[in-house]
Amino acid sequence: MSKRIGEIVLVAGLLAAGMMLASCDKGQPKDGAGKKKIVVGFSQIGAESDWRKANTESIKAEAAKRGIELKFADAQQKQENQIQALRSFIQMKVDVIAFSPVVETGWEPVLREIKKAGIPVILSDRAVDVSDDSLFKTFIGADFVEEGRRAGRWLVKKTGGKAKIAELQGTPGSAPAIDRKKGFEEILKDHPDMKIIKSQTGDFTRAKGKEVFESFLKSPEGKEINVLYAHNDDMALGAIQAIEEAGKKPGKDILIVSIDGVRGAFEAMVAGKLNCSVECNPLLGPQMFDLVEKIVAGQEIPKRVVVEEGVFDESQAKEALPTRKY
Ligand code: GYE
Repeated sequence: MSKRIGEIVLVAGLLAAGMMLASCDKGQPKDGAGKKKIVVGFSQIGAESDWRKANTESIKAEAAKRGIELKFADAQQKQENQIQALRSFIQMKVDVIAFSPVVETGWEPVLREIKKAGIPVILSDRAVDVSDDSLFKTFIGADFVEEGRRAGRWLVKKTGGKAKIAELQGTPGSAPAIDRKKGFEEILKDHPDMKIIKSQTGDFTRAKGKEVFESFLKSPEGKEINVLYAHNDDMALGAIQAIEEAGKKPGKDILIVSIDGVRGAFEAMVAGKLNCSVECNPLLGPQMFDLVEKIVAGQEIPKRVVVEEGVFDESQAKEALPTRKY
């Protein structure tokens, strides 16, 4: 090939490549300044609790604030819906996929499909159980085991190490249900007079929490229960109704400790019906989209981001309530 022909071939090639890039680019959303918009697919678990609603709100608001296009899918607490949503995000060729996995197991195949498509994954709020941790970039969320320990430690102090406990567990197989049980039981191990005498799932919802606690109260051990440990506030709030309907005083006849620290829990503490709520911060939007922007910019990010949290009891509830953001 002569030098001249070689140059023509090169120019033609560059032109063709340019046209291809231009045509690929056609469908890409742009922001006001003509810059390519970041597109994020987010698969949310559902709207099972006030925590979850605040989490969704935080994610939507932060995406809007940063001009990031958010493809949001609500899975109504079903793993198969989440897997479907994740596959649709691959089809859409989003820049980053984030999701809050309803349960820990069963994600490897779809995560491998996402990896093959070259899309980075952020786990938000809940972890997954996979053998290969290159299947996700990072996990941002609370330390659920520590939350369980915090609830346990508070209870030891409050009861002097003597309690007959009914436990309302979260969604079976979910990271917070597994870990909050584990952390709580770790503390109980050193206190032989603190016993869990009833334990069942209330699926993190108020309605189920009420229904299950009603059945606890009616069971042969019902009269002995003097403590409720609920894996989230919504189930505790449901149980409070059940306790009142049974003619007992929540917060007095039955001590109650739960997790999340949502507004409704603070109100119940102010009313003396709930004794302690261990905080779990749902406002993950800002930190999550910081990670998204860093990933898109090719920057290094930590594999684990832990959200800082506290513990609130009745004595602090009144003062803290007006400034609660969720
Ligand atoms: O505690 C509960 C919600 O995964 C931390 O899910 C979250 C939990 C939260 O439904 O209220």
